[in-house]
Amino acid sequence: MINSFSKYQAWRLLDHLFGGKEPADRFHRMRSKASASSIAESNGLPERKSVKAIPRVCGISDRDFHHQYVKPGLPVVLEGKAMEWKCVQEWSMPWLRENYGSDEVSIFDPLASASSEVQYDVEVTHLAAVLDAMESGDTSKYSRFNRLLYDHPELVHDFDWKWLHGLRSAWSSGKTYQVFIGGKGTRTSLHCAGEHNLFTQVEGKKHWFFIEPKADIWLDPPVTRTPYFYSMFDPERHDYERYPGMEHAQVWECLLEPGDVLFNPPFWWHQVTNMTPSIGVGFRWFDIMGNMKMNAVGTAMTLMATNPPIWTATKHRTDFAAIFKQMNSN
Ligand SMILES: O=C(O)CCC(=O)C(=O)O
Ligand SMILES: [Fe+2]
Repeated sequence: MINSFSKYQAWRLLDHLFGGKEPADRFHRMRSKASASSIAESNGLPERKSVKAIPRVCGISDRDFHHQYVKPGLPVVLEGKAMEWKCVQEWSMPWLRENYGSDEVSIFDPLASASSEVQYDVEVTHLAAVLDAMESGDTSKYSRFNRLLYDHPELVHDFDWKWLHGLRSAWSSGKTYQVFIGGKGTRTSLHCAGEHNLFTQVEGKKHWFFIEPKADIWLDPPVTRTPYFYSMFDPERHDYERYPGMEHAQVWECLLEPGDVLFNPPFWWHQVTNMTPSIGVGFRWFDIMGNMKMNAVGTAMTLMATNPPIWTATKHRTDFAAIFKQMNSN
């Protein structure tokens, strides 16, 4: 018998393919039905589980890290892994201002309006303005997916990039470095994507909530045909009337400090808040086999995204030739 999760994902995929204008919802009633039966099946399970801590490990071998976390797709914090890396030792807000303050920065929030359009408002400013906002407590200027590593590819040497790249499998493509620079209280609401991510906390403290991929069925993600999935559920202000299944879901959390490296597996939902002024750098790659294992329908929707298509998304997120040159020069 097909279980509720598979039914839900099948209706979701059909919505992606045939559901009409975004958010595609021709099969939304069927999706809701599958979600409701899964809640009925869960009756008897304890409700409102308390939030659990993501494991923190120190000094784990690469082999064990790969077998215990990367391969099965489980989040973990490698405590202090990057403590000796130059980025953690040397980068700071004054260092950013002095060296890169005049860099152009595009401010946008892919989830702000939770609209189904990919017409995100973009404000173009300078890094110095982001740092000013940070100092004045203005949370409207959060530099997500900052281009620092593309515009200054030599900075890749401030990371142990050989270690980062060595964790990719033979099936992997893409090597993207994305920098997040924001003040206390800046945040990114609940979303997930089909990418592996090793996230280095360079400066400040960053809090992450995590929810397992199997919670897709309870989070009711709008079908928008983008390779970036979101839900309006907020782990901090849970609305169990709107999201009743979430009473049964396990929520996880961790707090990153400078030198920590987080493994964020594909399709794990996450919501992120900077608890202090913060610099963090995500290193991402796409591993089709790993993704299929984690979430086959999510992978299919990613590959068949039209809003934008995956190749457009990939082209616009990386300008990697320059960084490659740096790597090869070593
Ligand atoms: O740090 C943030 O605000 C978001 C980070 C994130 O979502 C990611 O690296 O995937
Ligand atoms: Fe993310």
